[in-house]
Parts: sequence; structure tokens; C-alpha cells
Amino acid sequence: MKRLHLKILIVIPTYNEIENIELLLASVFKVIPSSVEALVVDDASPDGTGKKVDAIADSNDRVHVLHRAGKQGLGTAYVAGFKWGLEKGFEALIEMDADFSHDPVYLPEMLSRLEKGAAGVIGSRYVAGGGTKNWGIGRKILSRGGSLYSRWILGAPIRDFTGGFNGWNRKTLESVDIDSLRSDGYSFQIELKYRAFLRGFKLIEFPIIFEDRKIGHSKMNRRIVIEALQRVWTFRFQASEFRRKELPSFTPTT
Ligand SMILES: Nc1nc2c(ncn2[C@@H]2O[C@H](COP(=O)(O)OP(=O)(O)O)[C@@H](O)[C@H]2O)c(=O)[nH]1
Ligand SMILES: [Mg+2]
Repeated sequence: MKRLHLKILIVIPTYNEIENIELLLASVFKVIPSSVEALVVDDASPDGTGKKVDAIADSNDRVHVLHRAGKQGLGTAYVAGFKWGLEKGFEALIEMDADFSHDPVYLPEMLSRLEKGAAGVIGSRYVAGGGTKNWGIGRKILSRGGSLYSRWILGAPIRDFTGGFNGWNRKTLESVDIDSLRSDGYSFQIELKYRAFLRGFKLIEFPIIFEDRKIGHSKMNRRIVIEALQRVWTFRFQASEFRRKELPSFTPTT
């Protein structure tokens, strides 16, 4: 049975996003229904992003902040945010960057697909209608190549493996056992999608245009790229282990 009005949380990790976060939250709240809430996971940003979000949260009870002691990486920020949301009873959780690369205009579609019962929804640059804007040729090749490489090695029908604008039903996250996710950056996105796929969940991709940030700096670095290239092989060899776990008592909805 389809349910309407799931309790949905948007998880936004931040590291030095003081010039983006306030406007981003305002843009998000403009397009989402009043039942949806947001959690910012800040890693003690030296620029004061965390304090700024504290002030916003003081006057908006749909904004929450999770403070971590220092920069610990995007992957563990999401794991911490997901756990926070699952403990609070949210029924679907969305991953979203703070730098406007994930345009809030896509949120209504993401929400509607989650409301209809999707196990996983991927805002995808590599399906018809999707793409990137203002990226140099280097990052374009890296991103598209990274997805093709993952798809080829892992044999999963996912077009945008590395993208970070995704929505998950809580059952998918519970089934994947997020506590055991140890990857950072791009490999986190690849691992989560691959493990959801291996657990039998259908992941739906819909097109998004990803625009490079206009303000602030990317935290992506060579280490994160190399980690991803290597870890894809580790995931491949762990496939039977990921699959083997006790199946949950529920049936995937889509
Ligand atoms: N909490 C937290 N957020 C991070 C960390 N690294 C990146 N982010 C956030 O994750 C999002 C994506 O990072 P970004 O540097 O824009 O990556 P890019 O889009 O691949 O260049 C942004 O909102 C960042 O502020 C981290 O170590 N901890
Ligand atoms: Mg970015």
C-alpha cells in the first residue's frame, strides 16, 4: 500500500560552507512541504558554519544540527546523519550537498518518488536529460569515467554511481547496515548504491543537472579519487558478503 506524507529528513553535510548554507536552507524550505525537516552535519568548520546553523535552528524547529569534533569525511558524516534520522523515526532520508550543486528545484521530484515507495532514488547526471554545468573537462572525465568504471567492475545497472544527491527509504538503509560503511567521499556513494542493489532494492534514477559550486571550495582531492578507484575492487570481492546477510522481514516496495 502506498503511503502519503512520509516523515522525511534531508541530510546536508558541511565543511566551510558559511557563504552557502543559509541561502541553501532557505531555498530548500521554499520548495518542500512543511512535514520535511533538515539536518546539517557540520565537522567543526573553521569558518563558523556550525554556529551559523545553530542560530538558524534556534528560530526554525525544522532545522537540526549535528556537530562533530573535526573534519572526518563525507562518508562518516552521512552515516552519523542517517543514524540520527533513523533514531528519530524518519521514514526516508535524502543526501544533499550544501553548495547548490544539488539544485533544490529537484527536491519535489525526489520527495514524490520516495512518497510513492521507492527504495532508493538517485538524482542522476548520466541518464537522458541529466548532465553537468561549469565543470572542466578533467572533472567531467573523472566523474563519468568513475561511474562507467564502477558499473563495469560491479556489474550493477546504475548510471550515476558517484553522485551524492540521493534519497533512501529507511528500510533500505536499515537493510544495508550503514554502521558497517567505512568509505569516504565518492566510494561512500558507490558502496551505498552497490550494497542497496545487492540487497535486492530497485534504485530509480531521474535526471538532474549538476552545476559546479559558485562559492567556496571543493573538498574533493586526489586521495578520495584514488580511494574510490581501489575500493571498487574491494566491493566487488565483498559482494557475496554484502548479499549474504540475513534478509529483513519486509519486502522491498519497488
Ligand atoms: N561534515 C562534512 N562535510 C563535508 C566533508 N567534506 C565535504 N563535505 C561537504 O560535502 C558536500 C560536497 O563536498 P564538495 O567539496 O562540494 O565536493 P564536490 O562537489 O565533489 O567538489 C559539501 O556540502 C561539503 O561541505 C567532511 O569531511 N565533513
Ligand atoms: Mg560540491
